[in-house]
Amino acid sequence: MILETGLVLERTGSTLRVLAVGEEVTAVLRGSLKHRSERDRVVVGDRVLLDDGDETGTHGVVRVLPRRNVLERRTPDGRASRPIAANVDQIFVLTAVTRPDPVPQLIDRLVVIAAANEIPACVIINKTDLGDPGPLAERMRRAGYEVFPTSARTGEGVAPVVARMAGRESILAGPSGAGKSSLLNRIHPVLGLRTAEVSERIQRGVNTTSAAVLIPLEDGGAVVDTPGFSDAGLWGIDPVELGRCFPEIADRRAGCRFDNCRHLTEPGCAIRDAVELGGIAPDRYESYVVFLDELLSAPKPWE
Ligand SMILES: Nc1nc2c(ncn2[C@@H]2O[C@H](COP(=O)(O)OP(=O)(O)OP(=O)(O)O)[C@@H](O)[C@H]2O)c(=O)[nH]1
Ligand SMILES: [Mg+2]
Ligand SMILES: [Zn+2]
Repeated sequence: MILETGLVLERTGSTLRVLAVGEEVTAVLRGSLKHRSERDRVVVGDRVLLDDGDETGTHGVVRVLPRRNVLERRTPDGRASRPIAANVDQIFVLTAVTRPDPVPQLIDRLVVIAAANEIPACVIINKTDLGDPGPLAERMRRAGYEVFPTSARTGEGVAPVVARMAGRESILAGPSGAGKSSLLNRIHPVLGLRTAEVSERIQRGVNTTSAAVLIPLEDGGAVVDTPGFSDAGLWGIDPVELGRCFPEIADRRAGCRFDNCRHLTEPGCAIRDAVELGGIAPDRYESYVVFLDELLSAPKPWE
């Protein structure tokens, strides 16, 4: 029996759509692989070993190959964690200029989760045809992130994103309705991913994409489209490590008087000084304080 390696593109229950030797095939999880714990369930981006397949062309997954990394999402209460995608090289946090209005603290949350998973993050500000991405772009650039203003509608600014995606495995994350699927359709018109109007009434997206899908790119690499979400828990990050997840804090924390400075009320804190002097945006610092508080009050594993 010759085993093939496949790349998981999509998962529905215990059925997988897998790319193997340039061809899309259906594979199923059987036995113990089907009943793996939630934490190491098979997800898009996983590499799997497939058997020869039965007469209907359905293959069985023999083994899941070791992961380079896995991006996990935790529920806001921190009690459950669910892997979204495996073997991710970079995250694009995508938000809109408006419709829906950006929530800077949610963007901070997503880039912090990326950092905690040791996955580089950059920011896409979409719908530039509807308004000026300037202030938000400036806020994120000053914090140390690369920012791509785009319009999936007009195509403006899309080329640099495509260049940045080439040859890597990326994931697109961000609030529902911001235009993740629209941007991918613009990049790859044959995809025809489903998109939907932002609700007029609640000014929010309507969760059009319902499961993560990995899309191979023409120039090599792949990108994962994900369902939008409006909140994500930070649980699991060591509070002491939180500062490392903010580039502008990570750069300056060597200047604090105490090694274990939490940048709250400690004397000689280089971070609070930088906030006062304008080197760190006050609302980025505020996100740090909110997240730290959340981590310090998170339920402990034994609770
Ligand atoms: N004006 C404008 N509208 C856009 C742009 N990009 C997307 N839209 C519209 O925004 C709405 C939501 O887009 P989607 O691509 O479904 O958003 P999504 O982020 O994939 O949402 P979920 O799948 O729910 O997470 C659709 O009506 C799109 O046509 C853009 O650049 N400009
Ligand atoms: Mg979508
Ligand atoms: Zn400090």
